[in-house]
Amino acid sequence: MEQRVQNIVILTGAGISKESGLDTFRDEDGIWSKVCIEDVATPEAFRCDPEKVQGFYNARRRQLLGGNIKPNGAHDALARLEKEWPDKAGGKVTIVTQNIDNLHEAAGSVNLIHMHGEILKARCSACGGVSPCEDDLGQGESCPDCVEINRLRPHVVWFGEMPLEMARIYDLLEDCALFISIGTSGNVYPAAGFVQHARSHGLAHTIELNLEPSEGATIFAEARYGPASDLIPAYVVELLKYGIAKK
Ligand code: BV8
Repeated sequence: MEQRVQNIVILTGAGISKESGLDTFRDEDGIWSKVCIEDVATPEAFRCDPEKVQGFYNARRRQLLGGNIKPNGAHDALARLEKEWPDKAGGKVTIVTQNIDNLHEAAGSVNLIHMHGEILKARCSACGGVSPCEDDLGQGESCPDCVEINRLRPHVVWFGEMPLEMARIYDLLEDCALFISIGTSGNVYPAAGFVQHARSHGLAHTIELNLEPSEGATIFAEARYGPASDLIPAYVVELLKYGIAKK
C-alpha cells in the first residue's frame, strides 16, 4: 500500500524565543508579571487607554528591532526540518506560532501561520488594511491604504478576539502524522486545545518539547524537557534520520 505522506504541524510559544532574548509571559520574570493582560492586551484596554496599549507594543517592537534579537538554534532547526522533511517523508512541515515576533521568518521558515498576529505589522481600524510597521504607533500616522489618520493598531490578536486562520489550522491538525508543541505553557485557548484536536481527529503522534511540563502535558503521547535550543536541533536530527517514532 502506498505510504501516506506524513505532514508535521508544529505549535510554538514564547519559550522558543526566550534564548533569543525575548521574555515569556508566565515565567517568574515574564511579561504578565510586570503588566496586566486586562490593561494592555484586550480590545477594551485599547478603547479605554490607546496610548498605554500602543506604548506596550511600541516598547516590544523596539526591543525586537533594536535589541540584537536573533533566531536561536531551535528556530534554525525548524527551518531545516521544513526544507528537508519533504524528501524524507513526502509531507509538509507547517509552523503555527503564537508568537508575534519575526524569528521564525528570520531563520528561514516559510510555511508559517502567526495565529496571534505580528508585531511588525499594523492594522487599520478604519479599512482593515494590514501593512508593515517598524515604527512607534499612536503618533498621528496615517494608514497606507485609506490614509485615515491615527487609526492604526498593532496587527496582534488580543484576548477576546478570534485568532487568525483557525479553519486552516484545524484542517492541518486533522491531516498530520505528527504534532509537536514547543515552548508554550498551554494556558491560552484555542491553541492549548490543538493537541487534543490532533489526537481525536487524526492519527497524529503528539510530543511536547518544553522547559517544564505544560498545563496539557498529560495529553501528549511523548514529552522531553529542557531548553529549546538543546532539544529541538537534536529532535530534528532524529526525525530526519529515523522518521516519526511512535513511543
Ligand atoms: C478567543 C498576542 C474567542 C498578544 C496573545 C476556551 C476556548 C476559547 C477561548 C478561551 C477558552 N478559555 C478561555 C478563553 C479566552 C482566552 C484564553 O485562553 N484565556 C486564558 C488566559 C485562560 N482566549 C482568547 O481570548 C483567544 N480568543 O478565544 O476568541 C472568540 C470566539 C468568537 C468570536 C471572537 C472571539 C485569543 C488568545 C490570544 C491572545 N493573544 N498574544 C501579545 O503577544 O501581546 S496570547 C499570549 O499567550 C501570548 O501572546 C502567547 O502567544 C500566548 C501563550 O503564551 P505562551 O506562548 O505559552 O507563553 P508562556 O509564557 O505562557 O509559556 C512559555 C513556556 O515556555 C513555558 O511553559 C516555559 O516553561 C517554556 N519555556 C521557557 N523558557 C524556555 C521554555 N521552553 C523551552 N526552552 C526555553 N528556553
